[in-house]
Order: sequence, then C-alpha cells, then structure tokens
Amino acid sequence: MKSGFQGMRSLAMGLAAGAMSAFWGASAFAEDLMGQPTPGAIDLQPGVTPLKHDAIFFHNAILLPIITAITLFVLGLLIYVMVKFNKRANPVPAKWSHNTAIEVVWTLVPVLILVFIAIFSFKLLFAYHDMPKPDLTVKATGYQWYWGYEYPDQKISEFVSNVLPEDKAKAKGVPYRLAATEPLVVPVGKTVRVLVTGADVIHAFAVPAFGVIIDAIPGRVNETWFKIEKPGVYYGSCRELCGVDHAFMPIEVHAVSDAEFAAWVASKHGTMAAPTPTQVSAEVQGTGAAAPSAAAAGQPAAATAPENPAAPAGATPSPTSATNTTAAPQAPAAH
Ligand SMILES: [Cu+2]
Repeated sequence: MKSGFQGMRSLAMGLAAGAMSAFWGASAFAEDLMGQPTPGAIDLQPGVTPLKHDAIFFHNAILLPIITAITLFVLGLLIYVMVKFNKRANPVPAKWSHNTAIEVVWTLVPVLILVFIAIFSFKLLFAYHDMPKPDLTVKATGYQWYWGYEYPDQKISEFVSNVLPEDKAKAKGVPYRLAATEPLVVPVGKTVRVLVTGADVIHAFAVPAFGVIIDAIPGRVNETWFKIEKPGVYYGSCRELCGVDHAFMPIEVHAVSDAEFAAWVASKHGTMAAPTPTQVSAEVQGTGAAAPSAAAAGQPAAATAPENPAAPAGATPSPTSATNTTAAPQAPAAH
C-alpha cells in the first residue's frame, strides 16, 4: 500500500517536472520579440512605456510571488491533511470544532494581503489616470471591422486602417493579422493622448507593449495615454468580441523620430502643431527651409489667432522641449 502511494507521488512529480520543462524550455531562453507576441512565450510582452514597466513590476514582483506562496501553502495544507488525517493514519477523528484564534488569523491574514496588494494596485491605477500634459492627440474609432485614426492637432482627418491581407503580409515579412494597411504613426518620447470611441458596437483599443487597453464604446469617448521609449513597430488588436471579423482589426503603431513624424504628417497633408519658441529658433538656425512649415501653427488653441507667433508661448515649457531642441537641428541636416 505504501509503495503504491510512493509510486503515485513519483508519477505526479515526474508529470510536474515534464510540464515545467515543456513550459519553460520553449520560451525561457528565447529572446522575446519586441512589440508582438513571441511563439511559445508565457510572460508578459516586454514594455516600452513607463506604464507597462509599472504593470510588469506589479505583476512580477507583487502578484506572482503572493499567488505562488498562497498556492504552495494551500497545496502543503492539503497534502498535510491527506497524509496525517486519512482513515489509516487517523482512524478515530477528533470531535472538537471552532478555534477562535485560528478563525481570527484566517480572516485577518487575507485582509492584510489584499490591503498590501491594494496599495500597489491603486498606485498603478493612479499612474494610468494621471496623464502628463499630452504632446499629441490621436483619435481611434473602432468600426466593424477596422480602425479609423484621426489627428485633430495636425488637421489630419480620419483615415482607415484595415488588416493587411495575408499574401501582402507574407511578401512584406510582417505578422499577418497584426499588420495593418495604415499604421498609427506617433513620435517617440512624447506623451500621446489616445481618444477612443466606437462607431457601431463596443470594440477595445489594446497595445500590449504599451500596457494599454481601453474600451471603444459608441457614444462615449474614452481616454488613455502612452509615452514610447524606443522607436519601433508595435502591434495590438481589438480586444472586445465585436462580431465575425473581430480577429481581423489589428493595430499597428510606428514610433518614429520627430523628423520622421513631421514627414509623415506632411505626406498626409497635415500641419505640424505650433512649436515652442526654443524649437523655432533652433530650426531657424539649422536651416531656413524648415522654418515656414514649423511656423504654420495648426493647434486648435491658436486657431483664433493663427498668425500670432506669441500664441504658442504658453505651450509646454516642459523637459520635452529640451529634447526637441537637440533633435530639431539634426533633422534638416539629414536632407
Ligand atoms: Cu472590434
């Protein structure tokens, strides 16, 4: 009898070890792909925004150790009970019930664990809620079954982004069902506000590398934000079951330099928002050619007096303007 129990135990341990190695073997040592899922991976996608770093910390450093400890503790209790109080080992059970001390402990300890989690959870929620002053606003509208993107500051009216067909995706070497016909292009290192809404049914705008997911609800405008740290291509998708082609409405975000963003805006016949005074002087020094386009104020705030160069003076004298001054003069030199 005893050997049978030991046999089961070694079988269970063998199964667990096999499952663990199958789980980790495929992914743990493979390099995670940036901005898209990695085949065989089980961890969160690597983050490229401060919010995602915070979310990864919350998951990996707070939630995962706690849930692991609780699971192992409960498993230990179950095994202890099975071994110590089975019919053979404990033929005459005790008759007592209720133990005040242990009941206080098993009520209080979970409460304290939840309060501990809540401290970090609320901190993260506030970080998501407290958007810094945005440098750029884009509006994303979910349709059955594609996305529409609009750049109100740059006066780029809505354009449609569909799933890239499979043959074209293969030809370009991009992931099918993640690649889109039109990317959402944003400058790197800038706070991007995303206004999200739905036109027909509820969709959801989600980009895992940014740690961003928010519902796109008809008749309501939701708001989220991200600040991308590295240039690159980042993929997301609709995350609300919105109909038969729900799986075919990807989100493709290109994080580019200021100069590349300005070129993209020009290609869409948009106008760059009014730069801060430091930017204007820097670009004038660099080359005269960049000045007229930069001076073409397109911000809604300046719409009442578009020719007033003093109007943008109140706009963001933030640390971001320091990066602008360094980046701006280099841009025209490249041409
Ligand atoms: Cu959808």
